[in-house]
Order: sequence, then C-alpha cells, then structure tokens
Amino acid sequence: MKFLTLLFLLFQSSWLLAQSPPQTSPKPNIILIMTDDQGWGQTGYYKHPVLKTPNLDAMAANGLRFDRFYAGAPVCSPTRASVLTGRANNRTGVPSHGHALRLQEKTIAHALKKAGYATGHFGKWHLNGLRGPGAPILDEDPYGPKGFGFETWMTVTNFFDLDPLMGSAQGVHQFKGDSSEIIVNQALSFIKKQKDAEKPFLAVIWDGSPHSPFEASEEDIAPFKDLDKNSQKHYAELVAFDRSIGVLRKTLRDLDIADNTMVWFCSDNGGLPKIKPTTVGNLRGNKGTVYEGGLRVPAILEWPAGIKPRITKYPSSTMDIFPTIADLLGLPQDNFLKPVDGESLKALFTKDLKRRENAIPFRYQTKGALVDNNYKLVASNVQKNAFALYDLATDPGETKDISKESTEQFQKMTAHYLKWYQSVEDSIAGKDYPGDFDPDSVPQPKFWTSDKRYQKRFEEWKKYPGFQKIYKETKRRDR
Ligand SMILES: [Ca+2]
Repeated sequence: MKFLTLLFLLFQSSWLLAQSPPQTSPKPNIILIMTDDQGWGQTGYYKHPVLKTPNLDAMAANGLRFDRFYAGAPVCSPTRASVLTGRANNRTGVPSHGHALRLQEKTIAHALKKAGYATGHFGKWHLNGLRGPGAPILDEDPYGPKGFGFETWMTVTNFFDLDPLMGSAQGVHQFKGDSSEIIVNQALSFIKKQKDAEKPFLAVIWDGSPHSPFEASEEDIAPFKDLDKNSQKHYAELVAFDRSIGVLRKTLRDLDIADNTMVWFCSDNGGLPKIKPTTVGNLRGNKGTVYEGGLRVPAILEWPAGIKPRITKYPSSTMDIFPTIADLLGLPQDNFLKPVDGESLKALFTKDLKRRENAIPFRYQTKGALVDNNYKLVASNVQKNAFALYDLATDPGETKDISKESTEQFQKMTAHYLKWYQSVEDSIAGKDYPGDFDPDSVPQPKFWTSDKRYQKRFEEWKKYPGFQKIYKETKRRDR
C-alpha cells in the first residue's frame, strides 16, 4: 500500500510539473563586440580576396547575419555613443571622434545593471573627450565607463595595439601580447566570475583592431607578404582579431553558456581608403563619408537559444542594439532618453521582415543620410541643401542620382530628414534633459598629454614599456 501511495504521489507530482506553465527562460547573457575600422568587405564570408576569417565565418553560419547593417556614423566615437544610447550621435554630444558622451545620457549599461546584470567594458572607450593613441582610463574620470553604468572595466581611451597599457578601477596594467587576445581574455575572466555567481552579464568588448598604427606579429603578417607594409599589418590585425573570436566562442561553449549568450558583432565605421586590396567590397566611399562604404559594416548576432541561423537584408543599425535588448527583456521605457532613433529588431529574430517602417537617419559634420529601405538620401552638405537620392536595389554603388526622376520620393525623404535634423538641433541644445543644461560643462576634446590628471602620473608611468610608445605618438600629434 505504502509503495502504491508513493508511486501515485510520484506520478501526480510529475504530472503537475508537466502541467505547470513553462518557466521563463533565464535572462540571456549579452556580449557586444566591435572592431575599429573594419570595412564591409573585410570578412571571409563576403569572399575577401586575401583575408580569411574562419571564426567570424563560423559565427555568421550559426547566427543572424545582417547584410545591411549600418554604423551609427562613419567614424569612431559617434558610433560608440549610438550603441550605448540607441540615439543618433549628435543628440548625445558626440558629433565627431574624441568627444565626450554627456553625463545626462542613459545607456544600455545603466539599464542592464538595473535589471540585475553584471556590466563590464573591455578595450577601447573613446567617449571621454581624450584624443591620441589609447592611454589607460583613470578611475577618477567621470566620463570613463564607470560614469555610464559599467561596474567592471579594463579600458583605454582610444585605439591600442601590441603590449597595451590599460586602466581599471585598480589602476594601471601593463600587458604583453596581442590586444585582441588580451581584451577577450579579460572579458572571459569577468564572464567566468558571473557564471560562478549565476548572474547574467553584459560584456562590451571594443577592439582596437584593425585601426592604425598597424602592428601585428610576424606570424600573422606572413600570409600578406605581397601587400604594401601598412596593408600587410592591417590585415594581420584582423587575423588576430578573428582568432580572438574563436577563443571567445570556444570558451563560451566550454563554460556551457554559449546557448543562452547573445554575441553581437559589428564594426564601428566603414573601411579605410589606402588599404589594398579593397576594404569596402564594391561599395562607394570609405570611413568618414556617408556613402555605403563609410557606413555599412559587417554584423552578426549569434544566439542559439533564440535565433536560427539566417541571412537578412533588413536594414538595421547600431542604434537598434539597445532598443532590441530592452524589448527582449521587457525593460521599462524610462531606461531611454528620448527621442530614440533606433528600433527593436526582436521580430526579426524569428521571421524576416519585408519593410522597415522607420527610416535610419545619419548626421556627421556637414553631411547627412537617410536610409528608407532601398532608397537612400545623401546630403554632401545639409546646410547648402545639397541632397541626392539613390536606389540601392538597382544601384548599390550609389552612382546615379535619381532625385530628378523620383521627385516625390526625393521630396518626401528630404522633408523627413530636415524635420529629424531640427529635432537633433534641439537635442544638441540640451532640450532632452530634465532641468537646465550647460553646454560648457562638457569637456572639449583634447590630447591626454595636455591633461593635468595624466601629466602628474607621467613620471611614475615611465617604468611601463607601453607608456613610452603612446606618449611619443600622442605628443607628436598634440603640437
Ligand atoms: Ca574606427
């Protein structure tokens, strides 16, 4: 009798378990990876003529490959600001490289920290107003990662190469070896800690490769001996970066967390003009322009638990990253400072979408662009009203201005763009922030060699071999 009762209870409890609603799946871990100056054409999966990227190729084959993904701007810091805020760069106080992100901005790290995530930043920052080759970020810097929601960081002000000198809350660290491998290993030790603590995490890994100065190991340079010196090393940096992606993906699998970890990869702007062979495929323009070659970048989102491998041509941008993650996690809207320029891509995870309702706007220096599905409005100078219209479906190289033929589309998009431009002007004036905004409170870009907080440390930092190199080069630029 006792045995039968036990059997009945066992049966009943397993039946109850089967009937109970499915447990909400644990929050996905999030890793945001960004290269520095990798052009749209520079991957193996786009069949680059000399570069092989077996690890990015494997990631693309196992995730959502975005074939029309745009950096928020055609240069560095502005795109970084757009990733963190979901907003166009100019709204956030970052019109060009080396500008500081305003402290009033709300970031993805703030939001995820509130949602119970551990938050870490590893590598290049370039949002604290300091120019010149990457120096360690100081713990006292209010514009460092700490000021924008990152609890853990091992970060440099700007691009960095072999044997970097990096900064954390604990001080300065001299590393030896390739920068891509170093920051992935730093991120992995943070990730392992969170796994042990059973805490979901946001790890932002912003690589310094393949930005100049081009430095790489002889072994990585070897396959490119036929190229000019700069191109050899530039491509070798991408090889080292790709290898670090392999280490990251393998370790996530070894830790048994790969399935529910979103790994989002993209570059921060289009490819460089002087590197041979081509960095942008057959697109027009390079880094610094608002043509496709300046804005379109390789991008992949790998998340086995939530996305089946697929290629999409849906136009999307770095401004969509934060809105997508907030939507996925059901985070409240007050995590954003409005207006937000990106949109959630969550629906794209399970099915392909035909048309994007919200056009993607860009503004950089005097230039502007607006991507409305296959139509692209390009302004070589917004103030001078110098606009052109291209149909990317029939003319991916942006060779033929159709503004005279497609007048209705042209007028519609120009009006849309100018209205958006005005709202950006309001953001620049600080109208998105509660209370008064003093534009003079934001530090203006300068070289770190002329910053007093840095200068007082130079005597002590001389002991680090990595310091001599960045100091000399920064001084040379800061004349
Ligand atoms: Ca860059």
